[in-house]
Amino acid sequence: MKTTILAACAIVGVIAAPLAVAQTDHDHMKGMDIPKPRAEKSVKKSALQPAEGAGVKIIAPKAGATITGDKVPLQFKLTKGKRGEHVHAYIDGEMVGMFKSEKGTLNGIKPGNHSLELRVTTADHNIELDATDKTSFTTK
Ligand SMILES: [Cu+2]
Repeated sequence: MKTTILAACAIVGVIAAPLAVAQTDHDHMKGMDIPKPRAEKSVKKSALQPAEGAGVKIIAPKAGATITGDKVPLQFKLTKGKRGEHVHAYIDGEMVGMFKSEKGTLNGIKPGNHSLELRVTTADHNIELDATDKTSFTTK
């Protein structure tokens, strides 16, 4: 299941790792020390495309929430705008899945503090829009 999802979004998967680093310092990306990617695949810096009316707001988990177990209920409000169709979910900077409905579950989350980011994405999965929301939560 997970493999299928990642294959469908191979391009996104490749660019996910450096983005995790970039997230912490949007304003000073030039001087960033980007670690070598795991594989030799070329790493493109992802440019989020104009939102064109799209937006997403995470409703659950709430910021700072503590969840028991490895299943994290996810809920969000998606505004598709012109091009948005679904969202990609990133945990700690790695894409873990995608959601078309506004409710779902993030499975297999290891204990600890995690960041969650949702990005509105086009139907072909290849274009992520500048329509994102982030939160953080803890699992135990
Ligand atoms: Cu997708």
